[in-house]
Amino acid sequence: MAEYNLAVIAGDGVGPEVIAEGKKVLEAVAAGSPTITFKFNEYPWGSAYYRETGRMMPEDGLETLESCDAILFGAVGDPNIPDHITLHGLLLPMRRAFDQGVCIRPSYLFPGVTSPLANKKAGDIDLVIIRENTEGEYAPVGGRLYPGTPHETVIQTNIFTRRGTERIIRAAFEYCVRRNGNNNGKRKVTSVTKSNAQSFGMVFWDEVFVEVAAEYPQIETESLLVDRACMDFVRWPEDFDVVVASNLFADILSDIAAVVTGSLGLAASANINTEREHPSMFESVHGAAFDITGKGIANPLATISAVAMMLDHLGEPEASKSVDDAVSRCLIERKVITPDLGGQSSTSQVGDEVVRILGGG
Ligand code: GGG
Repeated sequence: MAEYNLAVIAGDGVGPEVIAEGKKVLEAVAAGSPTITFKFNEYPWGSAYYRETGRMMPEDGLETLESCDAILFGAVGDPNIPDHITLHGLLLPMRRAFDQGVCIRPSYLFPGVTSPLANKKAGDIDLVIIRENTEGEYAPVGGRLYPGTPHETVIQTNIFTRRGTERIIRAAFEYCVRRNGNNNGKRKVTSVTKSNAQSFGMVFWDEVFVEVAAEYPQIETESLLVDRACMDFVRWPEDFDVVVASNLFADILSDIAAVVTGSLGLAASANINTEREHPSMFESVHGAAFDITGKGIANPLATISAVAMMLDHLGEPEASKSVDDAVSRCLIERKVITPDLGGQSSTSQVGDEVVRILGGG
Protein backbone atom coordinates (compact mmCIF):
# COMPACT_ATOMS: atom_id res chain seq x y z
CA MET A 1 0.00 0.00 0.00
CA ALA A 2 1.45 3.39 -1.02
CA GLU A 3 0.36 6.49 0.90
CA TYR A 4 1.30 9.66 -0.95
CA ASN A 5 1.84 12.71 1.16
CA LEU A 6 0.56 15.60 -0.96
CA ALA A 7 0.90 19.31 -0.27
CA VAL A 8 -2.13 21.17 -1.61
CA ILE A 9 -1.98 24.93 -2.15
CA ALA A 10 -5.25 26.10 -3.68
CA GLY A 11 -4.09 29.74 -3.76
CA ASP A 12 -6.10 32.55 -5.34
CA GLY A 13 -9.05 33.24 -7.62
CA VAL A 14 -10.45 30.08 -9.18
CA GLY A 15 -7.60 28.05 -7.62
CA PRO A 16 -9.75 26.69 -4.73
CA GLU A 17 -12.60 25.86 -7.15
CA VAL A 18 -10.46 23.75 -9.51
CA ILE A 19 -8.33 22.21 -6.74
CA ALA A 20 -11.50 20.88 -5.05
CA GLU A 21 -12.18 18.90 -8.25
CA GLY A 22 -8.57 17.69 -8.50
CA LYS A 23 -8.84 16.36 -4.96
CA LYS A 24 -12.21 14.77 -5.71
CA VAL A 25 -10.59 12.86 -8.59
CA LEU A 26 -7.66 11.78 -6.39
CA GLU A 27 -10.13 10.52 -3.77
CA ALA A 28 -11.91 8.53 -6.48
CA VAL A 29 -8.58 7.08 -7.63
CA ALA A 30 -7.84 6.00 -4.04
CA ALA A 31 -11.35 4.58 -3.58
CA GLY A 32 -10.92 2.48 -6.72
CA SER A 33 -7.46 1.19 -5.88
CA PRO A 34 -6.43 -1.39 -3.28
CA THR A 35 -2.89 0.04 -3.19
CA ILE A 36 -3.08 3.85 -3.40
CA THR A 37 -4.01 6.35 -0.68
CA PHE A 38 -3.39 10.05 -0.34
CA LYS A 39 -2.78 12.29 2.63
CA PHE A 40 -3.69 15.88 1.78
CA ASN A 41 -1.82 18.61 3.66
CA GLU A 42 -3.58 21.87 2.83
CA TYR A 43 -1.77 25.21 3.09
CA PRO A 44 -3.89 28.37 2.99
CA TRP A 45 -1.19 30.47 1.33
CA GLY A 46 -1.65 33.13 -1.30
CA SER A 47 -3.10 36.61 -1.53
CA ALA A 48 -5.50 36.34 1.44
CA TYR A 49 -2.56 35.17 3.57
CA TYR A 50 -0.56 38.14 2.20
CA ARG A 51 -3.25 40.59 3.30
CA GLU A 52 -3.09 39.14 6.83
CA THR A 53 0.67 38.69 7.20
CA GLY A 54 2.46 40.70 4.50
CA ARG A 55 3.82 37.44 3.04
CA MET A 56 2.45 35.05 0.40
CA MET A 57 3.62 32.09 2.49
CA PRO A 58 5.27 31.72 5.90
CA GLU A 59 9.00 32.22 6.26
CA ASP A 60 9.47 28.46 6.72
CA GLY A 61 6.96 27.57 3.98
CA LEU A 62 9.51 25.93 1.70
CA GLU A 63 10.87 23.84 4.61
CA THR A 64 7.30 22.74 5.36
CA LEU A 65 6.82 21.56 1.78
CA GLU A 66 10.21 19.87 1.40
CA SER A 67 9.17 16.49 2.80
CA CYS A 68 6.00 16.01 0.73
CA ASP A 69 5.86 13.63 -2.25
CA ALA A 70 4.38 16.24 -4.61
CA ILE A 71 2.67 19.63 -4.60
CA LEU A 72 -0.73 20.24 -6.17
CA PHE A 73 -1.08 23.95 -6.89
CA GLY A 74 -4.08 26.08 -7.88
CA ALA A 75 -3.33 29.64 -8.94
CA VAL A 76 -1.78 32.92 -7.84
CA GLY A 77 -2.87 36.45 -8.57
CA ASP A 78 -5.07 39.11 -7.04
CA PRO A 79 -6.70 42.18 -8.61
CA ASN A 80 -5.48 44.38 -5.74
CA ILE A 81 -1.91 43.12 -5.26
CA PRO A 82 0.73 43.70 -7.95
CA ASP A 83 1.36 40.51 -9.95
CA HIS A 84 5.11 40.57 -9.37
CA ILE A 85 4.48 40.36 -5.61
CA THR A 86 2.10 37.42 -5.81
CA LEU A 87 4.19 35.51 -8.37
CA HIS A 88 7.57 36.12 -6.73
CA GLY A 89 6.11 35.46 -3.28
CA LEU A 90 4.78 31.95 -3.82
CA LEU A 91 5.05 30.21 -7.19
CA LEU A 92 8.53 31.18 -8.37
CA PRO A 93 10.28 30.50 -5.02
CA MET A 94 8.89 26.93 -5.10
CA ARG A 95 10.10 26.36 -8.66
CA ARG A 96 13.59 27.64 -7.78
CA ALA A 97 14.02 26.21 -4.25
CA PHE A 98 12.93 22.76 -5.39
CA ASP A 99 15.02 23.02 -8.57
CA GLN A 100 11.97 22.30 -10.74
CA GLY A 101 13.98 23.21 -13.83
CA VAL A 102 11.86 21.29 -16.33
CA CYS A 103 8.28 22.35 -16.98
CA ILE A 104 6.21 20.06 -19.22
CA ARG A 105 3.16 21.54 -20.95
CA PRO A 106 1.29 19.27 -23.39
CA SER A 107 -1.27 20.62 -25.86
CA TYR A 108 -3.55 18.20 -27.67
CA LEU A 109 -6.66 18.82 -29.75
CA PHE A 110 -9.06 16.36 -28.11
CA PRO A 111 -11.96 14.72 -29.94
CA GLY A 112 -15.06 16.72 -29.03
CA VAL A 113 -13.17 19.99 -28.74
CA THR A 114 -13.28 22.63 -31.48
CA SER A 115 -10.15 24.54 -32.37
CA PRO A 116 -10.64 28.20 -33.31
CA LEU A 117 -8.46 27.39 -36.33
CA ALA A 118 -10.26 26.22 -39.47
CA ASN A 119 -10.21 22.58 -40.55
CA LYS A 120 -8.34 21.13 -37.58
CA LYS A 121 -9.41 17.64 -36.60
CA ALA A 122 -8.88 15.84 -33.32
CA GLY A 123 -5.24 14.87 -32.94
CA ASP A 124 -4.03 17.26 -35.65
CA ILE A 125 -2.44 19.40 -32.94
CA ASP A 126 -0.32 17.30 -30.62
CA LEU A 127 2.69 19.14 -29.23
CA VAL A 128 4.52 19.45 -25.94
CA ILE A 129 6.30 22.55 -24.73
CA ILE A 130 9.31 21.97 -22.51
CA ARG A 131 9.79 25.20 -20.59
CA GLU A 132 12.99 26.19 -18.80
CA ASN A 133 11.59 26.89 -15.38
CA THR A 134 14.11 28.32 -12.92
CA GLU A 135 16.18 30.95 -14.69
CA GLY A 136 16.16 32.89 -18.01
CA GLU A 137 13.98 35.99 -18.03
CA TYR A 138 12.35 35.03 -14.69
CA ALA A 139 15.59 35.26 -12.66
CA PRO A 140 15.08 37.87 -9.93
CA VAL A 141 18.28 39.67 -10.87
CA GLY A 142 18.33 43.40 -11.36
CA GLY A 143 17.69 46.63 -9.59
CA ARG A 144 16.29 50.09 -9.69
CA LEU A 145 18.38 53.22 -9.10
CA TYR A 146 17.15 56.77 -8.47
CA PRO A 147 13.47 55.81 -8.59
CA GLY A 148 11.11 58.60 -9.54
CA THR A 149 13.89 60.93 -10.75
CA PRO A 150 14.91 61.83 -14.31
CA HIS A 151 17.93 59.54 -13.76
CA GLU A 152 15.79 56.53 -12.99
CA THR A 153 17.71 53.45 -14.12
CA VAL A 154 16.34 49.93 -14.19
CA ILE A 155 18.27 46.74 -14.88
CA GLN A 156 16.63 43.33 -15.43
CA THR A 157 19.09 40.57 -16.22
CA ASN A 158 18.39 37.26 -17.94
CA ILE A 159 20.32 34.30 -16.58
CA PHE A 160 21.32 31.34 -18.74
CA THR A 161 23.54 28.80 -17.00
CA ARG A 162 25.15 25.89 -18.80
CA ARG A 163 23.58 23.51 -16.27
CA GLY A 164 20.07 24.89 -16.70
CA THR A 165 20.29 25.28 -20.48
CA GLU A 166 21.75 21.83 -21.11
CA ARG A 167 19.26 20.28 -18.70
CA ILE A 168 16.20 21.72 -20.40
CA ILE A 169 17.38 20.97 -23.92
CA ARG A 170 18.32 17.40 -22.98
CA ALA A 171 14.94 17.01 -21.25
CA ALA A 172 13.26 18.01 -24.53
CA PHE A 173 15.18 15.39 -26.53
CA GLU A 174 14.55 12.71 -23.90
CA TYR A 175 10.85 13.59 -23.88
CA CYS A 176 10.81 13.31 -27.69
CA VAL A 177 12.42 9.86 -27.50
CA ARG A 178 9.88 8.71 -24.88
CA ARG A 179 6.76 9.99 -26.58
CA ASN A 180 7.71 8.76 -30.00
CA GLY A 181 5.38 5.78 -29.71
CA ASN A 182 2.24 7.89 -29.91
CA ASN A 183 3.15 11.11 -31.65
CA ASN A 184 1.61 10.54 -35.08
CA GLY A 185 4.95 9.80 -36.69
CA LYS A 186 6.42 13.19 -35.80
CA ARG A 187 9.85 13.15 -34.24
CA LYS A 188 11.21 16.65 -33.96
CA VAL A 189 12.54 19.06 -31.36
CA THR A 190 12.09 22.75 -32.12
CA SER A 191 14.17 25.25 -30.15
CA VAL A 192 12.77 28.77 -29.86
CA THR A 193 14.97 31.79 -29.10
CA LYS A 194 15.53 35.37 -30.24
CA SER A 195 19.25 35.13 -30.78
CA ASN A 196 19.35 37.79 -33.46
CA ALA A 197 18.49 40.34 -30.76
CA GLN A 198 19.56 38.61 -27.52
CA SER A 199 23.12 38.10 -28.61
CA PHE A 200 24.58 36.64 -25.40
CA GLY A 201 22.15 34.38 -23.59
CA MET A 202 20.23 33.17 -26.60
CA VAL A 203 23.24 32.72 -28.87
CA PHE A 204 24.59 30.56 -26.05
CA TRP A 205 21.27 28.65 -25.96
CA ASP A 206 21.47 28.03 -29.73
CA GLU A 207 25.02 26.69 -29.33
CA VAL A 208 24.00 24.32 -26.53
CA PHE A 209 21.02 23.17 -28.64
CA VAL A 210 23.38 22.17 -31.47
CA GLU A 211 25.71 20.37 -29.00
CA VAL A 212 22.93 18.37 -27.32
CA ALA A 213 21.16 17.64 -30.64
CA ALA A 214 24.32 15.89 -31.84
CA GLU A 215 23.63 13.19 -29.20
CA TYR A 216 20.23 12.45 -30.82
CA PRO A 217 20.96 12.07 -34.56
CA GLN A 218 17.66 10.18 -35.06
CA ILE A 219 15.61 13.27 -34.11
CA GLU A 220 14.90 16.08 -36.55
CA THR A 221 15.76 19.52 -35.19
CA GLU A 222 14.69 23.05 -35.96
CA SER A 223 15.59 26.47 -34.49
CA LEU A 224 13.04 29.27 -34.78
CA LEU A 225 12.98 32.88 -33.68
CA VAL A 226 10.13 33.42 -31.26
CA ASP A 227 8.17 35.74 -33.56
CA ARG A 228 8.23 33.12 -36.31
CA ALA A 229 7.29 30.39 -33.80
CA CYS A 230 4.24 32.42 -32.69
CA MET A 231 3.07 32.68 -36.31
CA ASP A 232 3.65 29.01 -36.97
CA PHE A 233 1.79 27.95 -33.80
CA VAL A 234 -1.26 29.60 -35.37
CA ARG A 235 -0.86 28.71 -39.05
CA TRP A 236 0.86 25.30 -38.88
CA PRO A 237 0.52 23.97 -35.32
CA GLU A 238 0.45 20.37 -36.61
CA ASP A 239 4.12 20.73 -37.62
CA PHE A 240 5.29 20.86 -33.99
CA ASP A 241 6.19 17.90 -31.84
CA VAL A 242 8.41 18.87 -28.87
CA VAL A 243 9.22 22.55 -28.44
CA VAL A 244 11.90 23.78 -26.04
CA ALA A 245 12.20 27.41 -25.00
CA SER A 246 13.23 29.78 -22.26
CA ASN A 247 11.05 30.57 -19.26
CA LEU A 248 9.28 33.58 -20.79
CA PHE A 249 9.04 32.46 -24.40
CA ALA A 250 7.68 29.04 -23.44
CA ASP A 251 5.11 30.66 -21.17
CA ILE A 252 3.83 32.82 -24.03
CA LEU A 253 3.85 29.91 -26.49
CA SER A 254 1.91 27.79 -23.96
CA ASP A 255 -1.00 30.20 -24.06
CA ILE A 256 -1.09 30.15 -27.86
CA ALA A 257 -0.90 26.34 -27.84
CA ALA A 258 -3.70 26.17 -25.27
CA VAL A 259 -5.99 28.44 -27.18
CA VAL A 260 -5.51 26.72 -30.55
CA THR A 261 -6.35 23.40 -28.86
CA GLY A 262 -9.66 24.77 -27.64
CA SER A 263 -9.24 26.36 -24.21
CA LEU A 264 -6.76 27.51 -21.62
CA GLY A 265 -9.03 25.55 -19.30
CA LEU A 266 -7.54 22.30 -20.63
CA ALA A 267 -3.83 23.14 -20.31
CA ALA A 268 -1.93 21.27 -17.60
CA SER A 269 1.60 21.73 -16.40
CA ALA A 270 4.20 19.71 -14.48
CA ASN A 271 7.14 21.45 -12.80
CA ILE A 272 9.66 18.67 -12.43
CA ASN A 273 12.70 18.24 -10.20
CA THR A 274 14.43 15.78 -12.49
CA GLU A 275 16.86 14.55 -9.82
CA ARG A 276 13.94 13.76 -7.46
CA GLU A 277 15.79 15.39 -4.59
CA HIS A 278 12.86 17.76 -3.98
CA PRO A 279 9.11 17.65 -4.58
CA SER A 280 7.76 18.41 -8.04
CA MET A 281 4.70 20.61 -8.51
CA PHE A 282 1.60 20.12 -10.67
CA GLU A 283 -0.78 22.88 -11.72
CA SER A 284 -3.01 24.24 -14.44
CA VAL A 285 -1.37 26.68 -16.86
CA HIS A 286 -4.17 29.18 -16.23
CA GLY A 287 -3.94 31.67 -13.41
CA ALA A 288 -6.44 33.08 -10.94
CA ALA A 289 -9.01 34.17 -13.61
CA PHE A 290 -10.65 36.97 -11.61
CA ASP A 291 -13.29 37.49 -14.29
CA ILE A 292 -14.94 34.15 -13.45
CA THR A 293 -13.88 33.67 -9.82
CA GLY A 294 -16.79 32.61 -7.62
CA LYS A 295 -19.10 31.87 -10.54
CA GLY A 296 -18.46 28.11 -10.36
CA ILE A 297 -17.74 27.83 -14.09
CA ALA A 298 -13.94 27.46 -14.22
CA ASN A 299 -12.92 24.42 -16.23
CA PRO A 300 -11.33 21.93 -13.78
CA LEU A 301 -9.98 19.66 -16.54
CA ALA A 302 -6.58 21.41 -16.64
CA THR A 303 -6.12 20.67 -12.94
CA ILE A 304 -7.44 17.13 -13.37
CA SER A 305 -4.96 16.56 -16.22
CA ALA A 306 -2.23 17.96 -13.94
CA VAL A 307 -3.35 15.36 -11.37
CA ALA A 308 -2.81 12.68 -14.05
CA MET A 309 0.71 14.02 -14.66
CA MET A 310 1.34 13.92 -10.90
CA LEU A 311 0.19 10.28 -10.65
CA ASP A 312 2.56 9.35 -13.47
CA HIS A 313 5.43 11.14 -11.71
CA LEU A 314 4.61 9.34 -8.46
CA GLY A 315 5.01 6.00 -10.25
CA GLU A 316 1.32 5.24 -10.78
CA PRO A 317 1.08 5.07 -14.60
CA GLU A 318 -2.14 3.03 -14.64
CA ALA A 319 -3.96 5.45 -12.37
CA SER A 320 -2.58 8.32 -14.45
CA LYS A 321 -3.88 6.78 -17.67
CA SER A 322 -7.29 6.13 -16.17
CA VAL A 323 -7.60 9.83 -15.26
CA ASP A 324 -6.39 10.90 -18.72
CA ASP A 325 -8.90 8.53 -20.33
CA ALA A 326 -11.72 9.88 -18.15
CA VAL A 327 -10.87 13.47 -19.17
CA SER A 328 -10.83 12.40 -22.79
CA ARG A 329 -14.23 10.68 -22.50
CA CYS A 330 -15.75 13.64 -20.72
CA LEU A 331 -14.68 15.79 -23.69
CA ILE A 332 -15.80 13.33 -26.38
CA GLU A 333 -19.25 12.91 -24.81
CA ARG A 334 -19.68 16.69 -24.33
CA LYS A 335 -22.60 16.07 -21.94
CA VAL A 336 -20.94 17.80 -18.99
CA ILE A 337 -18.57 20.58 -20.03
CA THR A 338 -17.96 24.13 -18.87
CA PRO A 339 -18.85 27.30 -20.83
CA ASP A 340 -15.29 27.83 -22.18
CA LEU A 341 -15.92 24.70 -24.30
CA GLY A 342 -19.47 25.67 -25.24
CA GLY A 343 -21.20 23.81 -22.40
CA GLN A 344 -23.34 24.92 -19.47
CA SER A 345 -22.05 22.74 -16.66
CA SER A 346 -20.39 23.91 -13.48
CA THR A 347 -16.87 23.24 -12.25
CA SER A 348 -18.11 20.69 -9.72
CA GLN A 349 -20.43 18.94 -12.22
CA VAL A 350 -17.41 18.37 -14.49
CA GLY A 351 -15.42 16.99 -11.54
CA ASP A 352 -18.36 14.69 -10.69
CA GLU A 353 -18.54 13.54 -14.32
CA VAL A 354 -14.84 12.60 -14.38
CA VAL A 355 -15.38 10.69 -11.11
CA ARG A 356 -18.42 8.93 -12.58
CA ILE A 357 -16.43 7.86 -15.67
CA LEU A 358 -13.53 6.72 -13.48
CA GLY A 359 -15.92 4.55 -11.52
CA GLY A 360 -16.88 2.75 -14.73
CA GLY A 361 -20.01 4.85 -15.40
N1 GGG B 1 -1.70 27.91 -12.10
C1 GGG B 1 -0.71 28.74 -12.61
C2 GGG B 1 -0.76 30.17 -12.15
O1 GGG B 1 -1.32 30.53 -11.16
N2 GGG B 1 -0.12 30.99 -12.93
C3 GGG B 1 -0.02 32.37 -12.60
C4 GGG B 1 1.10 33.01 -13.31
O2 GGG B 1 1.08 34.20 -13.49
N3 GGG B 1 2.11 32.25 -13.70
C5 GGG B 1 3.22 32.77 -14.36
C6 GGG B 1 4.08 31.68 -14.90
O3 GGG B 1 3.86 30.51 -14.67
O4 GGG B 1 5.00 32.06 -15.58
